[in-house]
Amino acid sequence: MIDIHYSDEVAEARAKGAPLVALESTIITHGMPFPQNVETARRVEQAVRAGGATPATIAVIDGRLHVGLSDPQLLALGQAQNVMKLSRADMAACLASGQTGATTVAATMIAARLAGIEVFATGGIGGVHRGAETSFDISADLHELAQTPVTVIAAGAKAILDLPKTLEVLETLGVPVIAYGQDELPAFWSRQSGLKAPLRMDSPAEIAAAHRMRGALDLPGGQLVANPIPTEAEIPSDVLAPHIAKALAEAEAQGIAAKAVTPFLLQRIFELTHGASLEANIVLVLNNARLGAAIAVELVR
Ligand code: PSU
Ligand code: MN
Repeated sequence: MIDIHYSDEVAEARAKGAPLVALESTIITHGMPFPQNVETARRVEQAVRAGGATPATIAVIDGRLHVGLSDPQLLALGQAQNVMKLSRADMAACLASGQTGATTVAATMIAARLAGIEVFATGGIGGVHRGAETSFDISADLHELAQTPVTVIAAGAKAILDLPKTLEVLETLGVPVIAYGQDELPAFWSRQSGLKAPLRMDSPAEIAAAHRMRGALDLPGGQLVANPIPTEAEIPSDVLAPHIAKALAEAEAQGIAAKAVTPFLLQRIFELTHGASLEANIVLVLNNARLGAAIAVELVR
């Protein structure tokens, strides 16, 4: 079994059986610019603590798996260049070769399970990209949700993706997609996607009970909780659509592929919206951290 390095607060929470919420690090290294990335990471950790749970930000630093980062580690990661973006495929190689890598949704789920953490809050999961019928670009996050028993709170899948295809793949993989407090699947920066979510729940207790029931059924895999961005922070989808279209066209023209696609699109949409997309992203992650804490609290009840 791998030697995991726990932060003091995470070690203490584990010893007491106190609620924990895993947090990812790719959003810090590849999802947001410095210094907003570090600021947001700190605020997200605070939101988890305010909700009565302990935050466990996950990353690989110099070949060691860290569950819970110190503030200097968070700051260093937020400024580091050439950090690997780790998914299921490359996590072991990064650890074995002593490198530094940020964990995506998939890799964070793997680490959370090893650490016994059942709840993980992020911004938006990866999904099926537009044009996937020719590019085959489908995020490994979807397959991870099918096999690793962690409940993931996101604001839906990013609107840069093909959301109907993402829902289809999740259905095929047997992943419960639960809209929180509304019928419609939220679309990251917007509350509405025009698509009905397969499931709806209105309380953290219901989500915790469904998580437990999957365990009782001995089903592998987790749950996706799609938590809509707060109304006051959302960017209506018709405002966003032209910017997404432009960013996608640029990615295509520049031959952006594989792991570089999502960071490229997020950065271009940030520029095209003059920072508005980042503002919304920050609000939705904080909102997800609060819901994650509430679910984690219910799970230990
Ligand atoms: N949520 C955000 N910003 C992000 C991500 C999530 O608000 O940048 C990251 C997650 O790490 C997720 C990744 O796993 O985007 C998706 O990458 P890809 O499409 O290459 O699978
Ligand atoms: Mn991809």
